[in-house]
Amino acid sequence: METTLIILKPDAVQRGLMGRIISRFEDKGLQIVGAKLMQISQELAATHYKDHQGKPFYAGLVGFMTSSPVLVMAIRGNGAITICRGMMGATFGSKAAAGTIRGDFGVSNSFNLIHGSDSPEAAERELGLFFKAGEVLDFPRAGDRWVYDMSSGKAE
Ligand code: IDP
Ligand code: MG
Repeated sequence: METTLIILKPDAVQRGLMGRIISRFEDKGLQIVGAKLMQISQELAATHYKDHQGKPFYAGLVGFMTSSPVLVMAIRGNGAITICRGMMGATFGSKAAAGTIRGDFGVSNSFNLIHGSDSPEAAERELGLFFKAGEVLDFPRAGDRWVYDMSSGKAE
């Protein structure tokens, strides 16, 4: 099982879209194993987006991400990183396909509602930035046996 970091950005929180976006992940069968509403500090935004330092949109991005609270989530499932990226859609709301979160809920090329880790290395790093030990939980769900086929001994 993979765990990925998802952030519902300030626009998603302010526009009242948290519930509908969370529902998409739950409907898919993914498990929310960590969640908190928080205001991101300048320092945390800079660390999280360090690979984008120097790009023309960097200052605006950090300003946006620190402008209002966000909902950070740890989401788990087989292939969760790639699945979540697919559900998010392309970076720009104007280009993201219908059926994706960015495609269905936004049109902006900078207020794009959601962040998701893009690799296992990024997920590990980013989960460590936003969650302390003990804040990501391990727990079985009553319906898990109907989410994955476990007949071979591993989740299919
Ligand atoms: P991603 O979020 O789809 O992985 P990245 O290219 O990693 O996209 O960019 C990180 C974030 O920076 C985007 O989600 C978006 O908020 C912002 N961003 C990226 N490119 C632009 C741009 O050209 N203008 C404004 N904001 C941008
Ligand atoms: Mg990215």
